Amino acid sequence: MSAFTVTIKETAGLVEHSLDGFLPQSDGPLGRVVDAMRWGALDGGKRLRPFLAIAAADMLGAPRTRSIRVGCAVEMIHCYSLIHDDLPAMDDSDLRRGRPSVHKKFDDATAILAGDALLTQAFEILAEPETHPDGNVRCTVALELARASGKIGMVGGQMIDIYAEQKEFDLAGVTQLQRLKTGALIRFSAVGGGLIGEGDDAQIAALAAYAEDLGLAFQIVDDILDATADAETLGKPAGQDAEMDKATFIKLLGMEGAKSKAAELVERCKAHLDPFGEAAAPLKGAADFVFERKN
Ligand code: GRG
Repeated sequence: MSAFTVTIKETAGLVEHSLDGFLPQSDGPLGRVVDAMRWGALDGGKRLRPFLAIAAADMLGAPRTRSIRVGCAVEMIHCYSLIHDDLPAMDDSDLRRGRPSVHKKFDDATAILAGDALLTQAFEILAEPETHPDGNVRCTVALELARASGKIGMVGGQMIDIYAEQKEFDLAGVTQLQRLKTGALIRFSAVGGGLIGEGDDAQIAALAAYAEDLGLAFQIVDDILDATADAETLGKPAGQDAEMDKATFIKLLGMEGAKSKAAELVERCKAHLDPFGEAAAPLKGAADFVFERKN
């Protein structure tokens, strides 16, 4: 196991512990939705987004007690999006993170509510004073997450994606779609960590540039994995893009073209962090991890 894999697993352990604390089990009538939230959010995933938030904040010297909360908030949004994306009305997927998706384990209505509750709890966590003593900082972080998640971010990208299934998109169109659908939350992760670490404008801009290139590289690798890996390795169905004849980076650039584009983006994203010197090593490691990932 590489040194970076150990680092991201350690951070994932901290995030898991905090998410568990944010989602205490309940015996009463709320118990079912909490169980579904826990099924969708705990014990799974690479926790890449919280890692980016925590590593960006670490780089600026912020206390972990604050940055973990930003990491948990973005992971809750990510998990809600996966729960809703798996529903029959969207991707209709029975498998997520190597086990039954939330609507399969529970039912559609419970999955919708569990996603809604994770979405709202993310903002509850950011608004609480433990996230940062300065209300302006908390408000700015929440504003950025709202923009990244909603109609000018992930939700907007998902809407375009559903439409794109019926329409041919060129490279610029696919790039724009993925910047919203996947990229916006990855961008928030690094920027949110930077904001909680009270970075200056230049530092936040460098983190944003890093994460924009990283998000695109992440999506290209996702397309490559969908085309080449099996469902067991991915923990979710494979080969879906080709089956649905989706406009992907592979369709537009070819397999070799997609691989070299991802490699180019990873090198470029790391270069944005050069002004931070050695302190940027974990975030640069995350970029290599994204390029080399197998699921
Ligand atoms: C339903 C509003 C709404 C949005 C859904 C993100 C998304 C939009 C759908 C997920 C579908 C998908 C597979 C997108 C490709 C990129 C992506 C987000 C992959 C999953 O993220 P990982 O690899 O997953 O970080 P883990 O399980 O490691 O957290």
